[in-house]
This record gives sequence, structure tokens and C-alpha cells, in this order.
Amino acid sequence: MSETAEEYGPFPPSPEFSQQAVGQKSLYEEADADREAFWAKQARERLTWAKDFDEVLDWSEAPVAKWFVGGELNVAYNCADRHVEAGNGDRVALHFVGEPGDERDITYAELTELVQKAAGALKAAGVEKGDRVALYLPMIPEAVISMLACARLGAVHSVVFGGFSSDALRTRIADGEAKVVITADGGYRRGKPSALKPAVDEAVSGETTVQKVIVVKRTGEETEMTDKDVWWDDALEAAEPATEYEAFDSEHPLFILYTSGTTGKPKGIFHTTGGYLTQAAYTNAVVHDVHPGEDVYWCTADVGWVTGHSYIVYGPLANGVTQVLYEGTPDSPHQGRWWEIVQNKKVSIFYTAPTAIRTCMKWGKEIPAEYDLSSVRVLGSVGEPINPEAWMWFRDNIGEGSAPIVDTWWQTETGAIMMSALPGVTSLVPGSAQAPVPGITADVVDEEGKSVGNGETGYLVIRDPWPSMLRGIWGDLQRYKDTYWSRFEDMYFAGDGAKRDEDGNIWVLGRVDDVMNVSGHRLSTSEIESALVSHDAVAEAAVVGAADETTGQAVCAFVILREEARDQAADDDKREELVQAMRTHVGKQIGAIAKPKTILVVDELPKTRSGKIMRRLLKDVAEGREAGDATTLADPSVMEKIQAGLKK
Ligand code: 6R9
Repeated sequence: MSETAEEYGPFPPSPEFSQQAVGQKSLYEEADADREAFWAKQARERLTWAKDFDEVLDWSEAPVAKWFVGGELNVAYNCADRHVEAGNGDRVALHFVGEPGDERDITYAELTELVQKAAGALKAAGVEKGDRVALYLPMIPEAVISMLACARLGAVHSVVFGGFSSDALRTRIADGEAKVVITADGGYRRGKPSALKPAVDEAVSGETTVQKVIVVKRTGEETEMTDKDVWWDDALEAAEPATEYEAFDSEHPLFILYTSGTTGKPKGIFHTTGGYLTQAAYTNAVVHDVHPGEDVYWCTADVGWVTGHSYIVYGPLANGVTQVLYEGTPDSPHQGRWWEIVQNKKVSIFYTAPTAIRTCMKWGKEIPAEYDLSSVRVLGSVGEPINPEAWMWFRDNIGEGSAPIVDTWWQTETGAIMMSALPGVTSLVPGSAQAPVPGITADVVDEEGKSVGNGETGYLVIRDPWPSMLRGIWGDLQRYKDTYWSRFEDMYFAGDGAKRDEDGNIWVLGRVDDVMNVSGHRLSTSEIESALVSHDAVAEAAVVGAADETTGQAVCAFVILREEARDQAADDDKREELVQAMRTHVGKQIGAIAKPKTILVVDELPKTRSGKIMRRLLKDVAEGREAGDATTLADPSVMEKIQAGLKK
């Protein structure tokens, strides 16, 4: 495979940045010398333990790890109270920006008080240590407060993305046997209130484990309340605040989070306390280069997926960071909304997803150019491989042409960032997640589990246990072992394909199930997508391998055109010309083998709420089938639109 991306970079860090960077080269040396001592130091320096641990790692029951054995701590205390005790109570924890334009700043002192009150309300609702609480909320401060309130009591939260259907909520409630649900009357989306409570009513109707539903008033729309329901404000007011807290065992469960599985029952990935918080706090510090009290940090993820857990709630709040919490979409009420917030709040660290960056590219660089983005000094990317063009665009148009971009590879299962450059330390290679962070041992191996050499492709694995690793799939230990620990002996298999380039940098190629085999050649969907997106006319692209009689699989591409190319594509002949040009372009970038057999011009792509393209559905279309279950899409009607468009 050719290395198209290597025309860009590497970009060495600037001396000014390096001088102030949290990450240091010595971290790699320290971790290599003694990994467990390295993690013990991170755990002790970054967190406050009520009782120190006496063993760093117990791997005797592999693949279920125990980290910081014997240690005890309270996560909510670490994320709130202790910052007040340290004299930082007046520091803003959350700059909340609602979609309709309402704003609310919450200091660490206020956050602490709210968490104590909410924990009191949960207690009054019968929640005890170990009980599960389902959260189904918009991106409002109460989502953060609720998570911490659960943690304060040692209750296990299960956040269900606010856009999921009542069916999805019901299965997740049932799987985790949740006792209480926290929800809201609704939230704002694209300028309109959008109700949430009716979905909860449906999900808890009939036989259910749920005894109480706490409802935040966000939109004030008419909302039916049942016997089970209580308003958040009333519940907080009536309850005795939980000012005291208990310290829990380092391995006490903290949360369950369901991954959007490809088939079958959703997987309840479950995480515990001490190791998770250690790695979330450590990576947030060294990868995002946060300087608490100075930086304004913004992670655009939703708390409904793991990035929101680790990099809105736990990592940043454990570190005492000031951050933006935004309720809405990037284009409401206008396409400059994000940049307006960056300007107004002086955001210095901005962490988002490649799909969002490509969407902004599609809207045009004139839009961010209207705002003063000079506060930005670090950019981050997560969720899928970032194509080098999007990387360059991000740096040039949002990062003033100089901000380091950290491309962070990790998973719901890994709990926290596993691979990334360290800004100020590493030279950056656009498009590559590069190398494991200090303390992590990632590798690329062949079918037999042997490390591949430079220039070779294989499977991404993690060799040694890490603090924030999942401790299992809720209620299904065997499935945990089968899914992650059976492909290779003694190694965690991440499910991703990867390549080591000539310099040893690791390039994540996407899920192995997204790797195609065309005439015996292994091709990565993301590599072809990246090539397509580097064509002037293309804004976004999704590639699938469609069954083909001759070649095994054939490359089928779905592309969204940039604004300027759209008029041209309205004419059939011109569109055909454009499609041919794109094929030639891919051929040039990667090789003739990668040329898409079919390129379909579409207006939208099917995406999950976390912004991942659901290639499975596109594969159905490419193979001439009726598209499968589309209920987990951000907009379930997208598939109908694509199919209708193709029939024209
Ligand atoms: C954090 C998150 C995990 C999967 C993962 C991989 C893809 C995430 C990536 C990336 C390339 C990156 N992925 N970050 N691929 N480069 N920087 O996204 O968790 O939703 O569980 O997804 O996402 O395929 O295996 P999750």
C-alpha cells in the first residue's frame, strides 16, 4: 500500500510548546524501566486515596485485572470536593452553553454542593452502594452531576445516549437491572425542544426493575408525571445532602456503558474505580496538555459515549479543569456556532471527531475564519482514523496553522486513551495515532500473533494489562474472554487492523471487519476513504466491500460532494465524468486495485450518534439488499433517502 499521507509532516514540536508541556520524554523512559512503578506513581500523584494500595497489579485471575489492590477512594470526592479543599472552589468547572443560548457557569464549589444534593436525592430514592442507575439525559450539567452523584454513593451508572429509542433504553435498563432512572423532560436539538420523558415512560412500562424516575426540568414542555416520577429540583430540595462520603475499593464498579454492537445483544462494558480514574486523569493531563486554572478545555463528545465519560466527566474533573459543556449541534442556529463558543469562552484545548471536522470542511473555511480562534493551542481527534487532509484543515483553520493535533486511539473497552502523540514531545505525523502513550504496550501482530516489521500490516493488540481496561462484559464473563482474549493468546485484541510505517509509527486502519479483500489484496476502507476525501470535489466518503463474483469483494464508495461540485453533479454526464475522475484519483493515490468499482453520489451518510458511519447498512445497499436495522442511527431516515436517491 502506498503511503499517500506521508507527504505531510512530520511536524516537530515548537520549543515554546515543549517548554510548557505537561508530557515529557522522560515518561517513556520511566514507564519502560518499570511499568507498574510508573502507574503507581500516576495513581498516587494524580488522585487522593482514602487508603493507599498495597499491590499495583494483580493479574492472577487474568484476563480480569485488579489494579491498585487494597486501595480505597471516592471518585466524586476526587472530581469535586478536593478541589474546593485545595482552595479552588471559585474556579469554573463547567461553562454550560445551552442550544437556545442560555448559559450557566458552575464553579467547583457549586459542583460539589450539587453532587452532594443529588447523591442525597438518590439515597432517598433507595439507591445503595452497588445499585445500578440508568441516566437518559441531554448534554446538560445535570448529566455530569448525576454521574458524580452515583459515584459518590458507590452506585453504578449506565448512561444511555439521549437519542436512543425507548427500546434501546429498555434493553439496557433490563440488562443492568437499574433501580432508578434519571432523565429530563427533554432537551434542545436544532432549535426545538425534543422530549425525552415519553421514551422513559415506555421503557419502564410493564415489568421493570425501575422503582423511581427523577426528572430534570430542562425545556418546561408539558410532561406527564406518574407515581414513580419525581422532579429533580424537588428531590434535591427534599433530601439531606450527602456531605459525607464513603471510600470504595479500587476495584468497586463505577459504570457500565453499552457499545453499539454490530449484531446481537449490546455489550455492557464495565469499568471500575481506581485504575480507570488514574488513566483518565493521566491521559487528559499529558495528551491534552491541560493546565488546570489556565486552560479552557472543550470536548465536543456526548456524555452518552465513552469519550464523554472519560474526557468530559472523569479525567478533566479529576484534574480540576475548566471546561465548556455544550448542549447542541454545531450548526444550530448557524454553522459557526462551535467557533463562536471557542471565541467567547476562549477555548484553548479542543477535542472532537474526524467526522465533525470533515463536516466543517464541507461548510467551508470561511466560517471559522469569521471568529477569533487565537486562544486555541491544542487540538484533539478521536473516534476513527483522521485522514491527513482533515488533519491539515483542522490545524490550518482551527489551530492557527500551528496547534499540535493529538490523534487519540482508544475504545469503550480501553476506558482511556491508549495511543497518541504527546504534544510538545512527539513529532506529529498527520493521519497516524503513532505510538502507545507511556505505560501502554500496544503492538501490531500477524495472524500468528508475532510482531510485524516496519511497512507491514496486521492486527492491533495490547500486550500488557492497563489500569483503565474493562473488567468484563456486565454479567457475561465468557463473552468477555471470547471477544477480546481468544484471537491471540495472552493479548488483548482490539478488533482493529493497523499498519506500522517505515518509521515505526502505528496507523490504525479501522475495524478488521472494515478491511476488505479484493483479489487477494487487503485494502482498508479508511485508506480509500482518505484518498477519496483528498479529491477536490469530495467532502465525505464511506467505503464498503461488496461481494463480487470475480474479485471476492469489490470496492463500493458512497460520497458526499463539496458545495462547489454539487451543481456540476446535477448533470448526468458531468457527474459521470466526476466519478471517473475520482476513480482515477484513488488509483493514483493507492494503486489501481483500490479504485472503487462503484461510486455513488449521496446527500447524507448513515451515522451513529457518536458519528461513526454504519458501513454495515451501506454494504446492504451495495449488495442490493434492503438495508438492515437502522434504529441506532442519529437520523434513521438517512437510509431511506439514500435508497430513494439511488432509484432515481
Ligand atoms: C473512543 C472511541 C472504538 C473504535 C476503535 C477504532 C475507532 C477510535 C480512533 C479510532 C483510528 C483513532 N477509533 N479512535 N480509529 N484512530 N484515533 O471511539 O470508542 O466508540 O468504543 O470506538 O473506534 O476502530 O476500535 P468506541
